[in-house]
Amino acid sequence: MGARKMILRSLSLLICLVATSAHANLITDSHDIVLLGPNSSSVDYTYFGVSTAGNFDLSATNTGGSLDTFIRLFLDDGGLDAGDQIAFDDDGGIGLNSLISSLFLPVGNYILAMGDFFLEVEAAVSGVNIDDSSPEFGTADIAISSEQGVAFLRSPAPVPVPATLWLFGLGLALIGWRRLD
Ligand SMILES: [Ca+2]
Ligand SMILES: [Ca+2]
Ligand SMILES: [Ca+2]
Repeated sequence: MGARKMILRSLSLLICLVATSAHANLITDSHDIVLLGPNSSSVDYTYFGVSTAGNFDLSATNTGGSLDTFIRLFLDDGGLDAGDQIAFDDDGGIGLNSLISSLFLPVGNYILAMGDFFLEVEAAVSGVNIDDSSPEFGTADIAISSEQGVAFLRSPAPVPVPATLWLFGLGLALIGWRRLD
């Protein structure tokens, strides 16, 4: 094979690789939903950001247990409340699995909450799914994908330490300092 042919072949392979990697963006997460009492179960969160706007598919798929997934998507403005909700879904996927499909998401930070059916918006905000007459538990996979858009997993913002805790810490430090005298 001539050198020119080899270069051409390498170039076309490279173009193919670049085209494939630019085709779709997928991030995944996994959640364990556990029982917290006779009528309550846990809620879990996927924190993600969108760096390139686009239409996104967001899904929760049961991978073990008898979970009937329910998802609620919130805009993360730093203080989660019911007014931050953008979309929700129960059984949009196969069977009892959840799917929000082709939802346009602008650049920003988001929180996807997942729990067992029925997940009230208040429960999604508080993190405890109360008032569920048949709480189920199990594991589920989260998938957030887009053809054009780009999303990334991120850590939750640190919870600010209340002023009283700072004062308490300062008090302890002063006591320790006085003992040194
Ligand atoms: Ca808010
Ligand atoms: Ca469901
Ligand atoms: Ca239930």
